[in-house]
Amino acid sequence: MKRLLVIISILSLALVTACTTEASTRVDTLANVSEDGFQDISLTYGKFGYSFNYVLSPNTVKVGIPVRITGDASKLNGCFRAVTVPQYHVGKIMSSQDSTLEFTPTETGDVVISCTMGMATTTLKVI
Ligand SMILES: [Cu+2]
Repeated sequence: MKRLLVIISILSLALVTACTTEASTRVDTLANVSEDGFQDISLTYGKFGYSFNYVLSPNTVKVGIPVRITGDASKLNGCFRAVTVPQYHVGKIMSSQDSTLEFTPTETGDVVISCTMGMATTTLKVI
C-alpha cells in the first residue's frame, strides 16, 4: 500500500513537470508579414509527454495585421483537423484542398486555437 502511494506521487509529479515544461520553455517567435499582407503561421502537432498538441510556428503576431494560419493537412488527423479560433469566430476542417484560416487580431493578449472538442489547444500571442 505504501509502495503504491509512492508510485502515485512520483507519477503525478512527472505529469506536473511535463505540463509545466511546455509553458516554461516557450520561446516567442514573431511572424513576418507576407507580400500579400498576412502574418503567416503554420500549424502542426507535436508530442508533449504522453499527449499530442498543436504547435504553431511562428507563435507570435502583431495586433491589427491579418493572420493566416495554414494547417499541415498531411499530419493533422481526426478531430485535430477541426481547428477553431473561438475569439474571432472562425474555424475550418483542414484538408489538402483548403487548409487556411484567416482573422485579424483586434487586441493584444493570448488567442486560443483549439480543435472543436478541445483536446488540442494552444495560444497565439498577440503583441
Ligand atoms: Cu479534438
